[in-house]
Amino acid sequence: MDNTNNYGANDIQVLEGLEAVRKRPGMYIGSTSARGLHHLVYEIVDNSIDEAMAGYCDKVEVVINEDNSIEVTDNGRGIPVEKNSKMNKSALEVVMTVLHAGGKFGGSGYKVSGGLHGVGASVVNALSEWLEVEIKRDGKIYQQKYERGKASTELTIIGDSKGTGTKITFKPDCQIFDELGFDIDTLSHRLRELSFLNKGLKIVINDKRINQEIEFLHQGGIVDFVKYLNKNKDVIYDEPVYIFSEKNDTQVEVCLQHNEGYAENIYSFANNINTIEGGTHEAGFKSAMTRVFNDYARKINVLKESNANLAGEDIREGITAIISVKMIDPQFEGQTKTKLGNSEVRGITDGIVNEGLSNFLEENPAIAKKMIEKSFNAARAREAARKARELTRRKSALESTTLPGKLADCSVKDPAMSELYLVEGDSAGGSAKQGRDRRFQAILPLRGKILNVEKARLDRILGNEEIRAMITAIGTGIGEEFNVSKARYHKIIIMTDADVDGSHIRTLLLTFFYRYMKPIVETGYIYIAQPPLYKVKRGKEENYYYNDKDLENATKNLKNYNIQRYKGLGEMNPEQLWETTMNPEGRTVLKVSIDNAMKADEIFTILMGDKVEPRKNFIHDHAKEVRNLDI
Ligand code: 0RA
Repeated sequence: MDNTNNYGANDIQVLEGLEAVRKRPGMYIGSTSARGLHHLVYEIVDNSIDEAMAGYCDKVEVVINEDNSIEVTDNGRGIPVEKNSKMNKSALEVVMTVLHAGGKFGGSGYKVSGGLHGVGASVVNALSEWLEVEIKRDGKIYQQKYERGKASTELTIIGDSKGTGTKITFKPDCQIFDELGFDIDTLSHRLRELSFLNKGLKIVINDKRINQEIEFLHQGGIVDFVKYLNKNKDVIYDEPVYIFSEKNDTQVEVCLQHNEGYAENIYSFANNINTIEGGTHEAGFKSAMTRVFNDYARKINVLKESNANLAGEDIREGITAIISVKMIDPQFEGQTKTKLGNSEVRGITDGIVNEGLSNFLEENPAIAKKMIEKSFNAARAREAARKARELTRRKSALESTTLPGKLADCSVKDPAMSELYLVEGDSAGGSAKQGRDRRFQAILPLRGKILNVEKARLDRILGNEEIRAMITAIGTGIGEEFNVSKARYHKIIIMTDADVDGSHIRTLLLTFFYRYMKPIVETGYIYIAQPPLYKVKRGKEENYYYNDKDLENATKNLKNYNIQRYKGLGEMNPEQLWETTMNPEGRTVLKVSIDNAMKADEIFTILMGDKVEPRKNFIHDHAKEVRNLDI
């Protein structure tokens, strides 16, 4: 309560009403879709996390009630309820009804809400049909209710209390949101992440709709996080490397562990916000890591004077790492405001990682040797890949036709107008070539199995003819030379059979795009065609159905009809393929997006990696969704 009375002239301008929030909700929470809806929960939970970071709270509980309202309870100090003389309202009411007022009461300290949207509880209040706060403080329980952002009751004492804490219950407004259903998996993902990032903090989620309760508590913090991320991978040493230190009020915590795979999985956070675009903490980590490994390799003389340095990406091959910094005033930049900008953090992180990692290598020579060996293998493969790329380039220069012979290109040259169909098999490829609109649709048939890129390095991948044809057709290059702006098509549509092999090929292709052309997925260029599963014929009338439910509904009261189940694209003639699957006027295509890099990595590791057990479990758990999955 120390600084509640210090409003200066500068503070007046931010005291807008909540009407603005209801008028343009997207400005404050990103969207009014399911994403924005879930954002409300994070916004409230973040306040409790701030209280935990300040050292006053060790338990947060989230309840999804049967009416889809959300209840967030913490055992922190409780939001202050004293009257604010300037505003003539309680501090609580100011926090709940004045935009951006939240921070004014927290004093200084580490704050999640410094991040991303960080709009505070008042925005949640504005966008809720009703919201109710209960505060335990000074031996009393205080309560106040709100409707669509406005107080509907006075602040009232409703009982006595022993402990302290805050409970906020809210029902998102159906006038604002497109949908109102909360997804426990989505919420759990973020809550689990928060529990890893705040060791010792217990977070519970309780879904009253299905009576399911899950508790997250990690005494190991980000060490547990790294172990969790590597759980389906073969690690090359058992215990992750952990580094923690603090400088100038900035805490730096890093954990890393190598696995046998080739992907680099680094996730960075600033004040618990996932900095997807990276930033100064990530840059500091990477530069320190590259330097420390090269220095060490030279010191033990595996890297000779005449040898070039190991590249950063060689050292990071197969690494799973968490970088978590906590600081007073994080600056978020970049397109999605998920890039840490504070310049001093680069040096601080670099220094802390430099010292921690050098010590680790000195003290653990056996593990250090394994890490260095892996880096050398990666460097060798990278050199081989470079040679392979050069070879293809020289060859194609000699041969004059750059594009693969199997590609039936479109006539339009504008990538924004052009589509590339990747079609399973030569016969379906033939139908697609005949059925397409050749002005803007290109066809590349893919024969046989594609290489499983999860189990191969780039040099081997470049040896695969199908993959080379794809890379050349798409035009972006790959590896060090990848450039998304060179894409020749802005729609790349995967079209496979609706059977076991088809889903396998689709997964292989998606794995390839995700691991080696990630920006193309992130930009939203990858699509999946939706061929029909059934044709129902009744007299002269023919209708196509794309799933079992639609088929059932359509045929419920039908007599004298005939169902054809399509197993392969080859069963359709070119006209049918055009009409049902390729004609932009009538087709549906699914856009592939990476909502969550961590989740995506997990799924590709499970589906395409070496371990059999997690794959069996996954397929068992998701049997309904991944019909026909066969790996
Ligand atoms: C400002 C000051 C104090 C507590 C809080 C904010 C607080 C806010 C929230 C929001 C959800 N849970 C919360 N818990 C605490 C403490 C003031 C004091 O007691 O000195």
